[in-house]
Amino acid sequence: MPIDAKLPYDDGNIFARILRGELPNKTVMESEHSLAFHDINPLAPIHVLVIPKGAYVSWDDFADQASDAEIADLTRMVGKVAVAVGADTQGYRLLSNVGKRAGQEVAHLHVHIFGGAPLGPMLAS
Ligand code: DGP
Repeated sequence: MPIDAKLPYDDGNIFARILRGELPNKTVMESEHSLAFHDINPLAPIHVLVIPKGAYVSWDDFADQASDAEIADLTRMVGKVAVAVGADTQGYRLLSNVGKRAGQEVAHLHVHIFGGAPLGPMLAS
Protein backbone atom coordinates (compact mmCIF):
# COMPACT_ATOMS: atom_id res chain seq x y z
CA MET A 1 0.00 0.00 0.00
CA PRO A 2 1.46 3.40 -0.96
CA ILE A 3 2.47 5.73 1.85
CA ASP A 4 0.14 8.39 0.46
CA ALA A 5 -2.64 5.83 0.12
CA LYS A 6 -5.19 8.36 1.31
CA LEU A 7 -4.41 10.52 -1.71
CA PRO A 8 -5.36 9.40 -5.21
CA TYR A 9 -2.72 9.46 -7.92
CA ASP A 10 -2.72 13.02 -9.26
CA ASP A 11 -2.68 13.09 -13.07
CA GLY A 12 -1.42 16.67 -12.91
CA ASN A 13 1.97 15.74 -11.45
CA ILE A 14 5.00 16.86 -13.43
CA PHE A 15 6.06 13.41 -14.60
CA ALA A 16 2.54 12.59 -15.80
CA ARG A 17 2.69 15.81 -17.81
CA ILE A 18 6.08 14.82 -19.25
CA LEU A 19 4.64 11.43 -20.22
CA ARG A 20 1.73 13.14 -22.00
CA GLY A 21 4.17 15.37 -23.89
CA GLU A 22 2.91 18.53 -22.19
CA LEU A 23 6.36 19.34 -20.77
CA PRO A 24 9.74 18.80 -22.44
CA ASN A 25 12.38 16.40 -21.19
CA LYS A 26 15.86 15.28 -22.15
CA THR A 27 15.17 11.62 -22.88
CA VAL A 28 17.93 9.07 -22.33
CA MET A 29 15.92 5.94 -23.17
CA GLU A 30 12.32 4.96 -23.80
CA SER A 31 10.62 1.57 -23.88
CA GLU A 32 7.08 0.24 -23.98
CA HIS A 33 6.51 0.76 -20.25
CA SER A 34 9.26 3.10 -19.02
CA LEU A 35 10.98 6.42 -19.70
CA ALA A 36 14.42 7.65 -18.58
CA PHE A 37 15.38 11.32 -18.71
CA HIS A 38 17.89 13.73 -17.19
CA ASP A 39 16.93 15.33 -13.87
CA ILE A 40 16.23 19.04 -14.28
CA ASN A 41 18.28 19.83 -11.16
CA PRO A 42 21.20 17.37 -11.24
CA LEU A 43 22.79 16.55 -7.90
CA ALA A 44 25.70 14.65 -9.49
CA PRO A 45 27.45 14.77 -12.89
CA ILE A 46 25.18 11.89 -13.91
CA HIS A 47 21.62 12.19 -12.59
CA VAL A 48 18.95 10.37 -14.54
CA LEU A 49 15.38 9.52 -13.54
CA VAL A 50 13.66 6.32 -14.62
CA ILE A 51 9.88 6.22 -14.39
CA PRO A 52 7.12 3.80 -15.33
CA LYS A 53 4.64 5.06 -17.90
CA GLY A 54 1.83 3.74 -15.73
CA ALA A 55 0.28 5.78 -12.91
CA TYR A 56 2.11 4.53 -9.80
CA VAL A 57 2.90 6.79 -6.91
CA SER A 58 5.63 4.77 -5.20
CA TRP A 59 7.76 1.64 -5.27
CA ASP A 60 5.37 -0.26 -3.02
CA ASP A 61 2.38 0.80 -5.12
CA PHE A 62 4.25 -0.34 -8.24
CA ALA A 63 5.26 -3.67 -6.71
CA ASP A 64 1.67 -4.28 -5.67
CA GLN A 65 -0.21 -3.08 -8.74
CA ALA A 66 2.04 -3.21 -11.82
CA SER A 67 2.17 -6.12 -14.24
CA ASP A 68 5.19 -8.38 -14.39
CA ALA A 69 5.95 -6.87 -17.80
CA GLU A 70 6.00 -3.33 -16.40
CA ILE A 71 8.19 -4.36 -13.46
CA ALA A 72 10.64 -6.22 -15.67
CA ASP A 73 10.75 -3.32 -18.12
CA LEU A 74 11.56 -0.70 -15.47
CA THR A 75 14.07 -2.92 -13.71
CA ARG A 76 15.89 -3.67 -16.95
CA MET A 77 15.81 -0.05 -18.01
CA VAL A 78 17.52 1.09 -14.80
CA GLY A 79 20.42 -1.25 -15.54
CA LYS A 80 20.57 -0.39 -19.22
CA VAL A 81 20.55 3.34 -18.55
CA ALA A 82 23.30 3.05 -15.95
CA VAL A 83 25.47 1.43 -18.62
CA ALA A 84 24.34 3.74 -21.44
CA VAL A 85 25.32 6.90 -19.53
CA GLY A 86 28.59 5.39 -18.27
CA ALA A 87 27.58 5.34 -14.63
CA ASP A 88 28.58 1.70 -14.30
CA THR A 89 32.26 2.27 -15.04
CA GLN A 90 33.17 3.61 -11.58
CA GLY A 91 30.05 2.91 -9.59
CA TYR A 92 26.66 4.52 -9.13
CA ARG A 93 23.78 4.84 -6.71
CA LEU A 94 20.06 4.10 -7.08
CA LEU A 95 17.52 5.95 -4.95
CA SER A 96 13.76 6.13 -4.82
CA ASN A 97 12.19 8.50 -2.33
CA VAL A 98 8.79 7.42 -1.07
CA GLY A 99 6.49 9.70 0.87
CA LYS A 100 6.97 12.67 3.11
CA ARG A 101 9.69 11.36 5.39
CA ALA A 102 11.90 10.63 2.39
CA GLY A 103 11.15 14.01 0.83
CA GLN A 104 9.37 12.69 -2.27
CA GLU A 105 8.55 15.78 -4.32
CA VAL A 106 6.87 14.23 -7.35
CA ALA A 107 4.14 11.70 -6.61
CA HIS A 108 4.90 9.46 -9.59
CA LEU A 109 7.35 6.64 -8.95
CA HIS A 110 10.88 7.50 -10.04
CA VAL A 111 14.27 5.90 -9.56
CA HIS A 112 17.23 8.26 -9.39
CA ILE A 113 20.52 7.10 -10.94
CA PHE A 114 23.48 9.07 -9.59
CA GLY A 115 27.05 8.72 -10.84
CA GLY A 116 30.03 10.37 -12.43
CA ALA A 117 31.74 11.35 -9.16
CA PRO A 118 32.31 10.04 -5.64
CA LEU A 119 28.86 10.03 -4.02
CA GLY A 120 29.75 10.33 -0.35
CA PRO A 121 27.93 8.66 2.52
CA MET A 122 24.62 6.94 1.89
CA LEU A 123 22.65 9.38 4.05
CA ALA A 124 23.46 12.92 5.14
CA SER A 125 23.94 13.02 8.91
P1 DGP B 1 12.15 13.39 -5.42
O1 DGP B 1 12.56 14.39 -4.39
O2 DGP B 1 12.75 12.05 -5.18
O3 DGP B 1 10.63 13.35 -5.61
O4 DGP B 1 12.78 13.89 -6.80
C1 DGP B 1 12.11 14.65 -7.76
C2 DGP B 1 13.13 15.02 -8.80
O5 DGP B 1 12.44 15.47 -9.95
C3 DGP B 1 14.07 16.14 -8.40
O6 DGP B 1 15.43 15.61 -8.38
C4 DGP B 1 13.92 17.19 -9.47
C5 DGP B 1 13.21 16.46 -10.58
N1 DGP B 1 12.29 17.28 -11.36
C6 DGP B 1 11.29 18.05 -10.88
N2 DGP B 1 10.64 18.65 -11.88
C7 DGP B 1 11.22 18.21 -13.03
C8 DGP B 1 10.98 18.47 -14.41
O7 DGP B 1 10.09 19.22 -14.81
N3 DGP B 1 11.81 17.86 -15.30
C9 DGP B 1 12.81 17.02 -14.91
N4 DGP B 1 13.57 16.47 -15.86
N5 DGP B 1 13.07 16.74 -13.61
C10 DGP B 1 12.28 17.34 -12.69
